[in-house]
Amino acid sequence: MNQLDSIVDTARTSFNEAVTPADLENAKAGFLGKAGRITELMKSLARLPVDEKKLRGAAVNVAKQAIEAALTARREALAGAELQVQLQAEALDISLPGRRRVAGGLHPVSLSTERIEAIFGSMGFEVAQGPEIEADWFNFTALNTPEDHPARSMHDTFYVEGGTSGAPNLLRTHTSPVQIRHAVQHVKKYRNLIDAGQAMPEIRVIVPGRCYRVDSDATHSPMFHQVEGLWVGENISFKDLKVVYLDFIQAFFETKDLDIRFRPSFFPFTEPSAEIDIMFGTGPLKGRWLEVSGSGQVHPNVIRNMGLDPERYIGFAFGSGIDRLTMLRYGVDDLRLFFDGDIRFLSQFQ
Ligand code: 2U9
Repeated sequence: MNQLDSIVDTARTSFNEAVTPADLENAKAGFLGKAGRITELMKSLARLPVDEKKLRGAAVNVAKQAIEAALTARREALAGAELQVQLQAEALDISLPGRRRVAGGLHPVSLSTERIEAIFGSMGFEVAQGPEIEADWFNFTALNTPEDHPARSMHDTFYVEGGTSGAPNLLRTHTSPVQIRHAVQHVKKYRNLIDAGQAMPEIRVIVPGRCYRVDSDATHSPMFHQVEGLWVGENISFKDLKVVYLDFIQAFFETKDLDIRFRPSFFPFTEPSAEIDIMFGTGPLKGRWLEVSGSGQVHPNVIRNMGLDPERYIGFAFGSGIDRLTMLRYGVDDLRLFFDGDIRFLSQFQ
C-alpha cells in the first residue's frame, strides 16, 4: 500500500473512532487542517518539477477527496445518531392511556352534612349558620348555663381575648348558640304577630357546623362537627321529637331496620332531657345500643331568652355528632382519620 492509501485508511479509522462531532473535527484537523497531513503534502508539491508536480498533485487530490468523503459520511452518521438519541429521549408512546385528571371529592363528614341537610330539608327544617368564635352569653348563659354551672366543665373550650361583654369570647362548644341567634331574630321578625296573639311561624331549624372542646382521643377531637335541631311552636311535644328523629336516623342510615330509644339524661338547656340511642337490626353493629345524640324539651328559661313566653311556646331540641354518625355509617373506628388528610383514606368515600 503506498503512502497516500495509508493516509486515507488512517483518516477513515480516525473518523470512525470519533464519537462526537467535536472529536470528528479534531480528527479532521489532523488531515485537512492547516497542519494536516494532506495539507502538508499539498504544500510539498511546490518544490517538485512541473511534470512530477502535476502527477503527484492529482494523486494527492484523489486522496483528499476520499478523506473529505469519509469525513462527510461520518458527520452524517454522527448527526443521525444524535437525532436518534433525541428522538428516543422525546419518544411518546401514543398507545399509552391518557392521563386522567383525578377529580376531587367531598370529605366524608361533608357528605354526611349534605345528607343531613337534605333529610331535614325534606321535613321543612331550614339550615342556619353562625359564628364559631362566640360570646359567652350565646354559648352558655342564654342556654341556661350560668357561669358557675358544673355543665360548663364538660364544655371546656378555647378562649379568645378581647370579648366586648367583659367575658372573653370563646370557640363555641356546640352549635346551640346559633339556634339562639336564629330564634331571637325569628321572634323579632314576628314580634307584632306574637304580641297580637296571632300564630308565629314555627321555628324549625338545624345548625350543622364545627365545634370545639378541649378533648382528644380515638373518639374525641378538639374540633368536631355537630348538627343541632330546634323546633319551637305553640304545640310541639316530645312525641314530635321521637317521630322526627326516628325518620331522620332511618333515612340517614337508609334502613327501617333500626330502632331508637330515649334514655333519661340532663342538659341545662332542656328539661326533660334524654340521650338518644340507636340499634341496628342487621349488620356488624346488630343488637348493640349506640348513643348518637342528646335531646330534650327546650328549657323554659331558654324559651324566655329567645323572647318567647314559655307558657305559650314549647319545643324540642337535639344535638348529634356528625363525625360520630359518619363513623357509624362508614365503619370508621378512629375519629382522627378524618383529620389526618391522608388521601388513601379519604379517596375511599368518592
Ligand atoms: C336551644 C335549645 C336547646 C341542643 C341539645 C344536646 C342535647 C346534646 C351533644 C350531643 C353530642 C353535642 O355533638 S355532641 O357532643 N348535644 O346532647 N344538644 S339538646 O339543645 C338546644 C339547642 C339550642 C336554643
